[in-house]
Amino acid sequence: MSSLNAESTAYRSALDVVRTVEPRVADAIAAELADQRASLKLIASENYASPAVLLAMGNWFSDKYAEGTIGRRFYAGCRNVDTVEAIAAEHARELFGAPHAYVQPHSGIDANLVAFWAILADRVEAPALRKAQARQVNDLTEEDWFALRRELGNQRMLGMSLDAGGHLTHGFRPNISGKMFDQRSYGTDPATGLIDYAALRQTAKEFKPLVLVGGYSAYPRKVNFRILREIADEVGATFMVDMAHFAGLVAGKVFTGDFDPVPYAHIVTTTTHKSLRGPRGGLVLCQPELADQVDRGCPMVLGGPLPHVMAAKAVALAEARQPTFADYAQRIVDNAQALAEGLLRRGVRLVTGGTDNHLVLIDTTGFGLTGRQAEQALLDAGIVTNRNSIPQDPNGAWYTSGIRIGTPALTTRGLGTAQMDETADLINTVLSQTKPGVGPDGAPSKAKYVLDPALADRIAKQADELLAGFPLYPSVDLG
Ligand code: DSN
Repeated sequence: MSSLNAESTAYRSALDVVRTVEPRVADAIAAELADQRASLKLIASENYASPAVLLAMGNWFSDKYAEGTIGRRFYAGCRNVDTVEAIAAEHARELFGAPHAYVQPHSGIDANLVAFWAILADRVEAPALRKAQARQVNDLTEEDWFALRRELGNQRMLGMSLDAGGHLTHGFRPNISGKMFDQRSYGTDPATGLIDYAALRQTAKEFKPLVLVGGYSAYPRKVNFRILREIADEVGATFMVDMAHFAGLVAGKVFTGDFDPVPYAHIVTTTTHKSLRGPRGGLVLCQPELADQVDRGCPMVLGGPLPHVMAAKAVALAEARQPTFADYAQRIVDNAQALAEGLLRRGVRLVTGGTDNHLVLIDTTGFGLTGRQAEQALLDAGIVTNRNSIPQDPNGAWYTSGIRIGTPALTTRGLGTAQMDETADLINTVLSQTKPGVGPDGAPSKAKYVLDPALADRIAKQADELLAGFPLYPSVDLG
């Protein structure tokens, strides 16, 4: 049986089984595939995992509790969970050249929480235990415990500002990390849009953070992690990098030397579903001195592991160790650069004037639009993106002044640099033909916009034609 038949048979059978219980769910699953096939997906944080990854998740591993770590569980009967967790961790260590890997986090925020609490345990809790000559927290007196809790909640974090491309989980108030840490941000040089390492160093020296966080979700350039580590060492900070967005570029050896965070950071977190192209989830890599604290992630901050997702992580990480993945990673960047060049050639304003990675940030003020207006107009034309703040954003975090676009998903689908130029043309046509709208009172609106529906339909058809040569999940025929 060919692999096409095997995959189609697997999915058809699975949907038939679901349909016998709740047909609407089976229909929604099938409709999701149809929608994904039909859209020009430029969301920088999304991708398409392989059928092998997706199928590894849909099974009886989901039924198993496995709190604890490999060979040291709080439940009996975890032999097979141990097997898949060990395989996933081994692939993660080998792929990234990391001494230790922890593959249980359910998401990026969970991976970051594990990292934050591993750092706090290492830097704050362990010294307090030693001072009190206590083996563990339950051995502390009420007075020592109260003092330790206060100290744990009174530490400092320095991370990239949100409008420069940082992430909410890097110490911002609406997120738990902002409630845990006293946070200060570093930003980018207003003239270039690039990280200002001298200003960052100065801020670190003044603020003296316990944790220096590198990594971003909307910064279109490489980051020099060697310099960040030097700064962390100068101020006695633990250096953590959240590489969720660019893990695929690290895995594929596009980011090497000073731009690979793994050799420089004490601890690295990532999601597994973005450029890494695995299942939705997270993982943590760390130096040996933090390994024991990281392994306490569950039950300290994580619920029971998701063994079915760890199985899928193992498959995805095995895929990322294949030589073809390095080629994929390079094509992600080639495509992002072609997209950026296509937009620049058409006069579109880009934050930092281009890209070194998988994402491009359009400054929509060049079109007289907010990010929200631009996002919705593009969606009308079948182009799926997301609005994003830009440095010194005049429209705030809800309406924003930017559109973030990324190439991991379309690259998986097989589109190349020629199609990126066509994509740039479609985006520019929509945005240049969209006008800001007015609210019911006639005042300018940051949400309403005017776009000729006939033009939106024409662009959506062109997007369909562009995608027609690059079928998504070609081996899956649901009939
Ligand atoms: N939601 C992810 C992103 O789009 O960047 C990060 O949390």
